[in-house]
Amino acid sequence: EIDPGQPPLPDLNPADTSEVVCEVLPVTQSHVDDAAGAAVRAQRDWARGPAPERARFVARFSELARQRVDELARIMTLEEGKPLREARGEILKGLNIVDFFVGEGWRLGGSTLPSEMPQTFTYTIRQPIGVVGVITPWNFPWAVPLWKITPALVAGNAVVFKPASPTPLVAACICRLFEEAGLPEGVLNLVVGSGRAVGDRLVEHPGIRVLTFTGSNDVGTRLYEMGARKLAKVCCEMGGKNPVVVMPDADLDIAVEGTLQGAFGSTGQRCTATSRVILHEAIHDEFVDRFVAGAKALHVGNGLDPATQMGPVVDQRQLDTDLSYIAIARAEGLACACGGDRLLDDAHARGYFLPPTIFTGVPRASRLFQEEVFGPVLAVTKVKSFDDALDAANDTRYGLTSSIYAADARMIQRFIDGIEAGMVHVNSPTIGGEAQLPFGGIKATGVGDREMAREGIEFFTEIKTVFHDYTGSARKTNIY
Ligand code: UN1
Repeated sequence: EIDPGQPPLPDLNPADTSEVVCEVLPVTQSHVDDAAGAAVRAQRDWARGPAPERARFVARFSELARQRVDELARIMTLEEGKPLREARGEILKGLNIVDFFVGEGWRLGGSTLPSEMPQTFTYTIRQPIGVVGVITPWNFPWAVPLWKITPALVAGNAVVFKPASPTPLVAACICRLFEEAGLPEGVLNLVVGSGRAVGDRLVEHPGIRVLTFTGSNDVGTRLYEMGARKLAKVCCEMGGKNPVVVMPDADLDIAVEGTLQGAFGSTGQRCTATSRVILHEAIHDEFVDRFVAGAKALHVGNGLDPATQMGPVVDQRQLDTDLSYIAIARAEGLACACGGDRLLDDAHARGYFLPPTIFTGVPRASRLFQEEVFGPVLAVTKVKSFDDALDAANDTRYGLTSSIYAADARMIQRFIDGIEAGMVHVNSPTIGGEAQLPFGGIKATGVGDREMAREGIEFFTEIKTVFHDYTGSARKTNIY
């Protein structure tokens, strides 16, 4: 849906901004109203069908998408910039999640519990809520929308989907594939637009009863407030400042490799990215030497080049943010061990390229230690003991994910107990998730239920409690 009065927005390739991937005609608030209205009308029929039948549409989507993995990955690389290998991985991971939620269509049930009254059957059923507003980020333009849209649909809701403005094409591919899968009209609606107007209108629309958002804390906090005013059910998955702790008994090869993956995979543009490395003093220097050498060796380039290990930053705005944090760190007098400047040689000048950037000796009070950058800019801090490491790791407002590299089982268990995060990895990077495992964070990272897993579909349902008296006579007491 388009507004002929507005100019089209160019969707640029971040690896080469002279290339316009597509042009988008942004919607207006009245289009958002139309989309929400269509969803409200379509939802009634959609909700009537049994959940396994709804899941079959989603299964068909998955089948169709699996036939086009390479094409979809290429589109994602052109639009978002991530290396083709990462894009393929995201397409496949997204489809695993989709398949998991197809299966949940056969398991979406309540529970049966005994009543205190004679001959009374008490149980719960799960029902759809209505229309869900889905607002998603650009960094995982396929997997994140799918882990919200597919459980919402299987649970019997209709969806209005607003993707982040840097990645409209992948979003359009999702909707096109659902159309090809035969999803009834109005059940899934796409609204593309930049700025607050579209998102705000979506959240404020009276037909939207549920809101699920992944993105920044600034936006998420506003949406949560707006959702609260209309008593909508809201799930916000927001920032992270995810620590890796490396202890003296860690296998340093594994720790260095895992930290490189966690910090610079997806160009650090991941809510689960490793952004703080907390090193025990006994291994600090050796780790930093090896880690900086590894970071310098990473090939930064166009994601379509098979040699590329780290792609560009997504757009000018994110590049400005990354550079501003580098400037802040320098102004704080922090030591830059590698990177720090935009790449402007011939091979990189037309894209938004930043090399892996590492600051060492970062004190806890530093803004680089406390604030989410969302780019390949890392803070390294030295500590004297396990207790110091755990304290430092928890010294943040965020609590998404975390990781420890160590061998001593007791120490590892103490870390698992004490770390303030929704997820903890042992001897593996902070990133990633699996369809069947709850994903999400605590503290300033998240509000609402966990995503993925059973919890991820239950969020999109209401529980109805049923009291069925089959005595065939009026109750003699009414104490309950
Ligand atoms: C992952 O680490 O593979 O926006 C998933 C994000 C997360 C997804 C990360 N919601 O980065």
